[in-house]
Amino acid sequence: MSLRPILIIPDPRLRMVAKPVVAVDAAVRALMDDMLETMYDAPGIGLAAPQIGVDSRVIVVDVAKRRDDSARAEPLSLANPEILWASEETSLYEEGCLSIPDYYEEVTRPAAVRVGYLDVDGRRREIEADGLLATCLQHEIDHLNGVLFIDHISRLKRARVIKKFEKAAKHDAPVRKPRASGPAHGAAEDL
Ligand code: GNR
Ligand code: NI
Repeated sequence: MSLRPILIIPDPRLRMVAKPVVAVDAAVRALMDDMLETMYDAPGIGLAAPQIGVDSRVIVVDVAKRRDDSARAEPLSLANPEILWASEETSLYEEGCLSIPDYYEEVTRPAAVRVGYLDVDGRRREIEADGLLATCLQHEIDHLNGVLFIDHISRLKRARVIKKFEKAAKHDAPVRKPRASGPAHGAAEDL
């Protein structure tokens, strides 16, 4: 298992349509392991392979989220997930994305979905979800098609956030979270 760096917008790899998995083999299972580790470390409730620069239709989710509360952890790994059915009813959730750090906005999506996929053993399965899991599955499947949650918000808000991250990337000043701990650095150096 290993932690993988998470790509940040405007990385073009986040805008590509990912390739279907041919078979859920040892390499795909290793990828799923790395993705779960990376997701829990972030921490996040979902992760799609393109977010770590891997061009495969693989996602992981765990909306139980509390990593330490292992009794509650419900990790799901899905290869070639597809939405088979979506409810007419919609729901509104404030979404965030590990590839768009520290930006949150409300998104309307179908409230419930049925998703077909291949599990870790390569078996065809279906899951019906509502609530946060339904939102998360749709958010992750979007990633496999190069779609980000900001594509579901207003043009103005989207333009603003994209511009901010483009500027940060250009000035080679990636948006970083403050260090939680570690040796003190000079204040000027931390700018
Ligand atoms: O950690 C995440 N939280 C989240 C909250 C609301 C809706 C979707 C998500 S997914 C996100 C992790 C991520 O970026 N997955 O692609
Ligand atoms: Ni995301």
